[in-house]
Amino acid sequence: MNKSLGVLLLFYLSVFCLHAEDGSRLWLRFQAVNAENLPGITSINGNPASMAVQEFQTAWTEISGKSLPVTSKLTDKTLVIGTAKNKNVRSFGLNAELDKVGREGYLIKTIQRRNQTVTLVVSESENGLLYGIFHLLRLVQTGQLTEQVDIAEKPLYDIRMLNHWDNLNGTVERGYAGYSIWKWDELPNHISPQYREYGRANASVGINGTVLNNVNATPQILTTEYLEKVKMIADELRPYHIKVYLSINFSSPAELGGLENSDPFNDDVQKWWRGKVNEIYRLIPDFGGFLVKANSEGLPGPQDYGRTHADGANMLADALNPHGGIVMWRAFVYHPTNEDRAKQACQEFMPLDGKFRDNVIVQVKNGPIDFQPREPFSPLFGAMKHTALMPELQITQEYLGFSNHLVFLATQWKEFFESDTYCNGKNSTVAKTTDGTIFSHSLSAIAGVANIGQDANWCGHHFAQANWYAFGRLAWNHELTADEIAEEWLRMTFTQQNDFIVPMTQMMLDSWKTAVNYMMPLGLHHIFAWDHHYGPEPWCDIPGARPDWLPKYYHNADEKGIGFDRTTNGSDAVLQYHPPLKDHFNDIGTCPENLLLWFHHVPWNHTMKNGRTLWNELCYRYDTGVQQVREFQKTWDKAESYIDGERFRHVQSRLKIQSRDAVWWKDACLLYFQTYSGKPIPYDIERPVHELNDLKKIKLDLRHHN
Ligand code: GCV
Repeated sequence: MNKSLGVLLLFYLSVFCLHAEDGSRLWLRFQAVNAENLPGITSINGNPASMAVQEFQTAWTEISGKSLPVTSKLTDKTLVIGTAKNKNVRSFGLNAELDKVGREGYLIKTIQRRNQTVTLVVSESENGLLYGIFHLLRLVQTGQLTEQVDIAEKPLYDIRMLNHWDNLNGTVERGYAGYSIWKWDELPNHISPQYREYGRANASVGINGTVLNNVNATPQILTTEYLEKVKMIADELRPYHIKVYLSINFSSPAELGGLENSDPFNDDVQKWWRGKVNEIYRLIPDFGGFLVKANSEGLPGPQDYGRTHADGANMLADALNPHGGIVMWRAFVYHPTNEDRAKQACQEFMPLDGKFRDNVIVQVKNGPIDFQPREPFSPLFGAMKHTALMPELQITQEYLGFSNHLVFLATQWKEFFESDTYCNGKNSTVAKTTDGTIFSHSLSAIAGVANIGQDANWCGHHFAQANWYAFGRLAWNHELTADEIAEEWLRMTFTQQNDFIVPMTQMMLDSWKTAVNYMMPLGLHHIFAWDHHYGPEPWCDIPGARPDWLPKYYHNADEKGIGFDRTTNGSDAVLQYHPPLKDHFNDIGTCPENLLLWFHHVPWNHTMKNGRTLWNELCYRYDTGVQQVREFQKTWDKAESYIDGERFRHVQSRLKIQSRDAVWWKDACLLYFQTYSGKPIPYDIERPVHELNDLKKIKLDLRHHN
């Protein structure tokens, strides 16, 4: 082969590789952008070492094939990327506006001055500049850039972080996209290039922190050997302004340090933590802090020594405080007592309100049980007034079909953010109780349990990337609509063509309610198969198992009806909510029907608002879920001509699984509950295609679902 032919081949190969549509480029697909969408910019004024400048250059080059000259002077069509230290930025007198957007906020402006048009991306910090640049690029990618831009953005939560449930042996708890991206066995000597890509993707949606390891933490993470590995990851993420945090095991002083116990009141224990924290900060000067799961699901904690959660959290907070570190203490606690599981977090944490240090924030799952397909918000939101609380959302789909089902979670999270706690009168939404609007604390934060693994497309399902994206966008601004986020993600990830965008946006918006319909409509919850949380097993009964780990505890189906009575006649969980919400939930007539069986044990013949009986409505809901997934299949198949074959076929095959699973859920739940209701399945809906006895024999081989 002659030399020029070889070069040509290499060129085609590299172009081909660049365009392999395996989803690895996420939403950062600048090669696909039409150069006509680029703004009228001919030079950049900014520090070439700034990540914001570099990211803009990378994107510009990918779109246009050329990079922009960097100038020190302002000329017509210059893009200024700078903090208030930049003298050109100062000349625009933006201090008051910059003050309003805070340290991580930014301004994007087109300004006409002396016959020159300049575009400014300015912030008080390098982080803000990077977020501003990704905003500008998003406008370019989605074709929304107008000639005149005037944008001021400020994040609504200060700390916006991912929680990885990644184990040190490379597995991921409830992770459905392959092994962990943290390659502990290769670190610290070999640094995977994926760490930078991860940092970049997160920065592009404003995420600024990450907890690297599982909340079910082993003491090993705090050994010097592992801390040196953590340092290498922190070094890779720092250029993208992402701080590293660690989950810790409360027994580390005894287990690692050889101390007699890990009692937070023991001076030696306190000293051990101080020493360990100092060691961490010597390696990682901007280390973020600790996430702690204590006295929960068998993990150790301060209660082992008769101390409270506050005692444990404060001891760690005192060790971290001199370095500016924080403690995120989880409120995910429940014990095998006779008390309703949904009430237990409030019972344990309310007496501690106001007893935590200022650098502690209590991390609370969105609902009172555990990331169920639909839950009411946790009553801790709005109840703990003197303690900073941070929501914990689950991006990974532990209870929503793993990475097999297309479920866009922004709709679920929006319902959560907008739920009214009434803690301070009407319109005291969960969002306002946590973002500093109603209660002012020194910390405001939000966490999402990551859905990232080593799969080429990062998340297992191409559409699961949308949940990572949506988490970041909502953590930055929970006021964005699910609609806006879906559309923007689709445009950046697939194509600009409206004939694709419009039906796909609708499919994404419908997808969460669809999954709730075919899995657990009307407030049903936790009727999953033993252990794996994928398929249905409402009949599951394991002799000797904890009652609150069995579906029957939650659905309570009997000849009279179905549902968990949490009213004042039942477990009284309604009383943990503020009036008038507690009265709304308590009264079967005013309880929202989508939470009916969460709060009430309802007779099969109960008349629903649409006139159907409860039994018939349950049947229709399951059937609607199945029919909706079939519609998704049709919608997707019609999209074939708009996108690449690789991603098209991948999603198509996942939708087939989802469709079969929806029928499995419907048949399993209706045939089983029918053994109690004794009523026919309405004749106009699809008939079951399975036998209940066959469904009961299914033992899922999880290897096919991970
Ligand atoms: C990390 C549920 C999950 C567990 C998880 C736990 C938690 O119980 O099934 O896998 O453990 O929640 O959030 O701590």
